[in-house]
Amino acid sequence: MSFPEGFLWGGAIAANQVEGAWDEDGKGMSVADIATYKPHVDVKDYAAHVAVSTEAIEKAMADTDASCYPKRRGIDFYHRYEEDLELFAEMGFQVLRLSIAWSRIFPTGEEETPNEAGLAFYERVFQKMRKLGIEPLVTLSHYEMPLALAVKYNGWTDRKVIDCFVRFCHTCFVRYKDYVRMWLTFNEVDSIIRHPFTTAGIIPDRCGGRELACCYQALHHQLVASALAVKDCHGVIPGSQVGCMLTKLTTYPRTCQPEDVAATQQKNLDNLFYSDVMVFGEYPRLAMRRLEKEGIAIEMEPQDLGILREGCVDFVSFSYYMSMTESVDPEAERTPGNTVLGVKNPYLPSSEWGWQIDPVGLRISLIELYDRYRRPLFIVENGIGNRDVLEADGTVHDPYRIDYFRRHFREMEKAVDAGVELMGYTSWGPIDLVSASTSQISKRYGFIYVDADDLGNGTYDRYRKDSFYWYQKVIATNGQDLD
Ligand code: BGP
Repeated sequence: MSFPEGFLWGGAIAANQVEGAWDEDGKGMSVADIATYKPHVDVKDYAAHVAVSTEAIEKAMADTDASCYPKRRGIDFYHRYEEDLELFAEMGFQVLRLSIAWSRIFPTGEEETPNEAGLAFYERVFQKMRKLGIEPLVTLSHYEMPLALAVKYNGWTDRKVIDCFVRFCHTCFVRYKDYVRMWLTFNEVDSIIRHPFTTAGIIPDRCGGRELACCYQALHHQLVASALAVKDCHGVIPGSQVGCMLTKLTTYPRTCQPEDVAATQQKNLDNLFYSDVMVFGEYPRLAMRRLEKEGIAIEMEPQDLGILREGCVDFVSFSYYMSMTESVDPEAERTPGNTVLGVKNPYLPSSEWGWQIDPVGLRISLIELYDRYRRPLFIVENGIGNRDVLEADGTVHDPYRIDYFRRHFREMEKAVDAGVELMGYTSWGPIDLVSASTSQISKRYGFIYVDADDLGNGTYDRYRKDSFYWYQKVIATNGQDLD
């Protein structure tokens, strides 16, 4: 078995989790800049973990100190990007997934003229990547929308934000058309229900008690905006490809009792609803029936369904970290996953953060998504967060990470061998960075260690972990040598 010629190996980062420089060169505050350090995820009440209030936002906006807002620091990629890109090139990266921070380009989201210093920064990054032979895969919205749009409009609940986003995308397509041919619109488009503020700038106390209805209205605006961006990208950049990006939350029935299977089927359909709209260009009938029964009516303009039909994506990308099970037994033991709370699978090991490690689940996910959508796939996030240790001699021994990736790559190979068209693979966090859900750096994902702790202390120097050299070999042999 082997990976196809031209398979793209690399890694994935996001502006708000690496750049830092939160208020430099004209950048406006983003929703990520008010995320505080929260190392303990409350498994029983994730909503409380991600809850945001107008009061908390106002406090954070008044606080110019970065010390308790780790995403304001990132790992200083804004100033160290050349060194980091050279390390990625040393591993042999053919692709790097990265995001453009919307509020670096339009600080409040509503300016008519973009911030040239922001545009120039990403142009320098893309020029360096071209020199190094690393192709960009650019995410346009990765949990970092302008905070001003959240405060002024309650985020994406207001249709005006569609025009703001379309203007941001068009500006990027025109400015970077010579560097970038692969784009993603919304990171984990399905996450709006799990963390409405991070994904769409929705502030619960502004929703009048109808937060779920606000989420689906905001989602509709995002889906329309995404479809408009897809069409615009194809016009501005001939040969460009735009993908959707889904949190693949593969769920198994806890038992073979039919009620568990039915509940699991619904959970998986709920997860795929979002990519269904972006791939097929229409809302699934079953999903709309469920919303109707929950009293949720999405307000649409007459042209919206036509826009969705004309803006279908070219490929399907997704994040995959873990799987979980579903059960109708209220006493079933639950465990946290990637911003979700699932029923524990007794056959699988868990990471320190409770995420259940399931390489076979990646094969299952690839087969399922390819059979459903018949579009090329791209794995754009996969990896394991762990507490790595920097030894006195500057080495970092992470055999568990090598084992995690080796087992996942073997399952990817089986899916490709079964006929799945897989464009490429970008591991999440090829360099240690700030966790999205907890703002920890100590939850380390990288092949590269960053000497910084959760409170921002450290040299921020970079160190190659053992897995750095292993991944270098995997890429050099196009996945043949996984030992
Ligand atoms: C995904 C996000 C990434 C990344 C990843 C790991 O949901 O798209 O930005 O953060 O999760 O999760 P965490 O950082 O919470 O460990």
